[in-house]
Amino acid sequence: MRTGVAIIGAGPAGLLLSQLLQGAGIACIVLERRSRRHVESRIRAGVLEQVTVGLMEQVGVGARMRREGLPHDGFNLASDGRLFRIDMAGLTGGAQVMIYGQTELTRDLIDAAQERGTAVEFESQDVTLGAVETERPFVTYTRNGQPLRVDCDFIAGCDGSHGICRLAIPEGHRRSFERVFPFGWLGILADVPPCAPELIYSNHERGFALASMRSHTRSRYYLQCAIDEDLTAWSDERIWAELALRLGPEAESGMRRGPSIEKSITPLRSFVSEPMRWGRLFLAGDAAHLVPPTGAKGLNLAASDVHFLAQALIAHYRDGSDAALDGYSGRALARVWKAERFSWWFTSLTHRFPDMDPFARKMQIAELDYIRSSRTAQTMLAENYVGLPLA
Ligand code: RFL
Ligand code: PHB
Repeated sequence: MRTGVAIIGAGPAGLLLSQLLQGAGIACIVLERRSRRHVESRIRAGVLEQVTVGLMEQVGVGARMRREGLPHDGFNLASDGRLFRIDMAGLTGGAQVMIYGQTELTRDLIDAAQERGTAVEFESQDVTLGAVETERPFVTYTRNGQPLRVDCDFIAGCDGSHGICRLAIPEGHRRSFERVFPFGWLGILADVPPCAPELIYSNHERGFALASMRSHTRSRYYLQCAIDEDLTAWSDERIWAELALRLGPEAESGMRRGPSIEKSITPLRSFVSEPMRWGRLFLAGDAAHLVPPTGAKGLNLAASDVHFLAQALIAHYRDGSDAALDGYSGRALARVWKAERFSWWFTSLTHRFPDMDPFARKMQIAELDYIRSSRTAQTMLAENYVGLPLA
């Protein structure tokens, strides 16, 4: 078959791009390795920047998010149990974030794709890319045991950090930058009301903790843990006790404990691969970069990448101009690096590092104290948290 854009991967990047292109009348196909059920059940991010909310609305998929999502005006920092609120909206002229799970956003986008007749081919195996340096690239894959081929104008590599698209850029032309953090996050999901109306990011002597949520009745909590932590050593009781200690008495007083419905460990890594374009292949989202989850930027960067990419593809098809395609990698990376810096900084401020000496700990405490006392420092934090403009 033949199409305009072959999109590899049906995560948030691939699905949102398919709807942006569909809205502009550009033909595309999405090839996804896993089943629809698998894709819809991956529990990951939960905080959407205003830019991401706007993009969901732009593609006409915002109704359930507006109804069920929780708009937040602020969040809390905790330092050894003492809470301090960052008034995001007040500091940024009214910007908010939306609490809405990646599972829900993914489901809404898949439903929309199906209603609108966008081809999303789940369980497409052995995807390979061909002739990406020419004007006639193609993709081969197998589905239900059948070998298939798509000829296209462009390929969008939206296949996440373990995908194949990044590797199609020859090694000599690709440069990666990486920071592996010496710890992970142990996450727990439970059907209990959140302990506080807004998120709490806590720096504690025993390690970082985060109180988050998915709704008024579903909570998401995280604990900093060792990278090789044994999940079976963490009973629900032990997790709740540790959360109470690290989040402090105010959070503990509102904390409802209940059985976990999901429990997992995520490593923390900063990673960027440059450039994000090779010939007619364009990378977007986790396929090109990763951030530690501390600033909740991963999913939001995937959304801003595909916004830039969709604009560039639309300029190509509508006006015959390739200037935006040529500028895509530089434009996307400029925003990516700022989010990398913020996520790295916020992680460094709030986590306990294994090699941390008393001086380094004092530096963290002094910086948290400074943020508490300086509106300028709070504004820097708030402005990055709500998401930098698309520019
Ligand atoms: P995704 O979501 O990984 O989607 C990529 C899709 O490509 C498919 N795929 C292939 N398809 C065909 N052929 C191949 N060869 C393929 N290889 C892969 C995959 O099956 C998948 O469906 O990338 P995308 O779209 O760029 O979206 C990025 C976000 O998902 C990601 O940034 C965030 O979820 C990161 N992240 C978190 N971000 C936050 O902001 N807050 C969080 O709490 C948070 N938790 C997480 C996370 C990422 C995790 N990963 C990747 C392991 C927790 C985890 C566990
Ligand atoms: C989440 O709810 O999963 C979440 C929220 C904020 C973060 C990271 C993860 O910074």
